[in-house]
Amino acid sequence: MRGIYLVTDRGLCRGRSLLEVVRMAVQGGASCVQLREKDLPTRAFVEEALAVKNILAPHRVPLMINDRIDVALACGADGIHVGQEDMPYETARRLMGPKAIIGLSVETWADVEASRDLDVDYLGVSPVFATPTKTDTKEPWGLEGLRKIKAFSRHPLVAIGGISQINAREVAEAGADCLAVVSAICSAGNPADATARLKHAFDEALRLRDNHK
Ligand code: TZP
Ligand code: MG
Repeated sequence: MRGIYLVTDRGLCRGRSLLEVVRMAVQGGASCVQLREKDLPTRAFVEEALAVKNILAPHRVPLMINDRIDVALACGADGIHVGQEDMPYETARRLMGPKAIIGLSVETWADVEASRDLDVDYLGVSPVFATPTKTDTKEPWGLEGLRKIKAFSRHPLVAIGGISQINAREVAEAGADCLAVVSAICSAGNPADATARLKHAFDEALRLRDNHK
């Protein structure tokens, strides 16, 4: 897991369709897309997931589904992202199979310790910064927390929460392997440009980070 990871929010797309925003994010260089739907009826969710999969597949961009294993299985998604109160990791793995990408959110240090020996594909460090997009979060990790998780964990880290062009660089420097972004892409005037700029800042920071190893 590396690069810019779009997490969708249809309500933040400023009147554009979700598919349009996904298309533009891919054009800008997004390396992963997660569909996150909290209110959509199941049938509409499956239809949307199939449509997004059609956009992503030619670019080999993986499709992740937030929480809903039934939807992930129905549309043949590449993986699912689960939170601490969602389907237990072991059950998710059993249902999704050995090849699926499974991401797990960590919100507390106890979550980080408990996840160390799980064969999840990445940890979602949630939230790095406080964000109006999701307000029912635990205490933000901040850059210090992200550094601490990086030093402890063997998993790739997907940082989420309040990430934008303003802080992309420092989040990558602090240890993120991937930047997950909702509003900075969905609500951008031009989601393709916004993604490309995030990617540029991220790639720069990662190059410096890797050179200093
Ligand atoms: N999980 C933790 S923070 C968050 C999610 C889904 C929302 C991040 O949204 P934004 O707009 O990128 O701050
Ligand atoms: Mg969840």
